[in-house]
Amino acid sequence: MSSNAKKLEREARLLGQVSRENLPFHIAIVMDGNGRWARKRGLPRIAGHRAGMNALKEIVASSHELGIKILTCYAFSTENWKRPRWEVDFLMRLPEEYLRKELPSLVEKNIIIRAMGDLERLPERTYRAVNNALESTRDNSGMILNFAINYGGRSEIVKAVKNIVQKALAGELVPEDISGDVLENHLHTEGLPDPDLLIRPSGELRISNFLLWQMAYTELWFTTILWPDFNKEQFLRAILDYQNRDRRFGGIHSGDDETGDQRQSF
Ligand code: V0D
Repeated sequence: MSSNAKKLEREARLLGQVSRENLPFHIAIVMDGNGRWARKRGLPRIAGHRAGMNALKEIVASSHELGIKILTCYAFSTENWKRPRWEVDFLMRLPEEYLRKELPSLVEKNIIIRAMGDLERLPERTYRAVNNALESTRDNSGMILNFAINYGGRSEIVKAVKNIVQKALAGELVPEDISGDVLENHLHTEGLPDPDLLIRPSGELRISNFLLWQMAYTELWFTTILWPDFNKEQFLRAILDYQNRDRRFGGIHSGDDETGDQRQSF
C-alpha cells in the first residue's frame, strides 16, 4: 500500500474516534517551528514559512470539515519585528500570497476571516490585503478563521485598560462597574468565547504572550513536531486527547455538582 493510502487510513481511523458532541468550539494554534524545519533540511528560513503556510491550509480544511467553529492562528507576534529585516519583509508578504490563493475557497466554505493585533502598524500592502479579506468575508456565517498578526497578549490587556480608563474619565463608567466582562469587551477577542484548546508544536512548552487573559482555562496540547510537518493526523490526535480530558474550570468534577461546565454561552 502507498504511504499516502496509509496516511488516509490513519486519518480515517482517528476521525472515527472523534466525538461530534464534544468538539473544542475554539482552537488556538501557535504556528511555530518553521525556521527550524528549514534549517534541518538545509533550506532558507523563508522555505520554512512557505511550508508552514501549506500546513495552515490543511488545518483550515480539516477544521472546516470537522465543524470547528473558531480557529485562531498566531501568525506574527509583536516580538517578531526583532527578526532580520529580510525575514520580516518576507513574512509581511504572506497574508497577501495566502489570500490571493485561498480567499475564493474560504469564501466558498462560508468562512469569516478576522484579524487581531496592532494592525495599523503593518505595512500598507499587508494591511490592505488583510482588510480586504475581512470585508469580503464579513457577511459569511460559517467558521471564524482568526489571525493574530502583530499581536501580543500583554499589550492587548494594556490597551483594554487604557480604553476603560478613558471611558471612566469621560464619565461613561465608574470603577465599581469594572468587571471581568467589561475587560473582555475591550479585548481583540470581543464577542468570541475563550479557546478550549491550545495547540503548540515545535517542542516549546510556553504560552509566549498569546491570548493571556483568554487562556485561563484552556487545555494545552504540546508536540515536538514542527509546524510545517503538522497535519490532519496530528490535529485529530490533539482533539482526541482534548476529548479525553476532564474540564473543571476551577470547579469540582462535572456530575458531582452543577459547577462542571461554566463555559459562557456564545
Ligand atoms: C508564516 C506559518 C497566513 C507561520 C504560516 C504576517 C508563519 C505562514 C497568514 C495570514 C504566515 C495572515 C492574515 C490573513 C491571512 C493570512 C500569515 C503571517 C505569516 C505573518 F488575513 N500565513 N501567514 N501571516 N505564515
